[in-house]
Amino acid sequence: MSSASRQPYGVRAQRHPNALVKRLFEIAEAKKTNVTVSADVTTTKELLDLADRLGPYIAVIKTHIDILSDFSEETITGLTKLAEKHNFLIFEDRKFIDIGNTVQKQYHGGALRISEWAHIINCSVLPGEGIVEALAQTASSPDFPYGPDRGLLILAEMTSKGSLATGEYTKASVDYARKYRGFVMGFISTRALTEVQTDVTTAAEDEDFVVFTTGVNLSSKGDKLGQQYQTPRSAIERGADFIIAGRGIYAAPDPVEAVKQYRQEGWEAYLARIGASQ
Ligand code: S5P
Repeated sequence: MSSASRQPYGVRAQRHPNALVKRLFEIAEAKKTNVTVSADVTTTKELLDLADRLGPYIAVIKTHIDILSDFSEETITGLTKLAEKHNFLIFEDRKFIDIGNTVQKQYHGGALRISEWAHIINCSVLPGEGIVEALAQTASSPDFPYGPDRGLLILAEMTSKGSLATGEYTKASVDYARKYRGFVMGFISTRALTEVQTDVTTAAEDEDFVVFTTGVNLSSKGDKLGQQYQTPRSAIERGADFIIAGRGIYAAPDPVEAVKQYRQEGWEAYLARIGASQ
């Protein structure tokens, strides 16, 4: 685990060169939460309802906007308003995975207008370096109106059984993150990746990538389709800065009670990691 991840979010916020990461850490510190809820519901009403009820307890909401049966302008304006009301960021889990020319069009414009409303996006590096270069290029172009308020997470590992996102793939993820560290905020991974030795790039002395970990659940070990879970505590101990939980929260009998539990366990594990008294 990096020395940065043993620092409080507030300290990391002060030191971080990336404006969006700074804001993310400030939100975590202010709201005392490292929870991202994966709001994998299928109607705008359910999504906005969840975002409003869980908003006070989360740092980020993660969407799969293409699973909504009724995506419209109302989805975008509603979600944006709630993000402002409750001070959380929006992460569209679109997992871009194509040639640079295609992902640029999928990200900026298109039917889903992802760049307009999602602070954070993610991509796989299966296509090679070009995908990261293309997304970074779009975000830094003079006519991109959202400027430094946008960032990319690289999907460096996956939680599903038999995942092929390992070894050389994970190493390439770290390499490209280091190379495009202005736009790349960090990783989706099951652990901290700072120890990964890359061939091409070297880690900056002040390297501080944000680690988001999915596959987090307090009461289940997995599902029937290969998902594998760990607890909020174990995710944070392995280096997660933000824990992402979906069904563990939104499918619980009382999602508000559930999010409070995840928040408490995630926050306590974070305090233990930074060596703060509870
Ligand atoms: O490796 C991964 C990466 C992601 S982004 N494993 C995952 O499960 N995810 C996403 O996290 C997945 O697409 C889903 O939206 C969420 C996990 O949902 P849960 O209900 O299993 O917590």
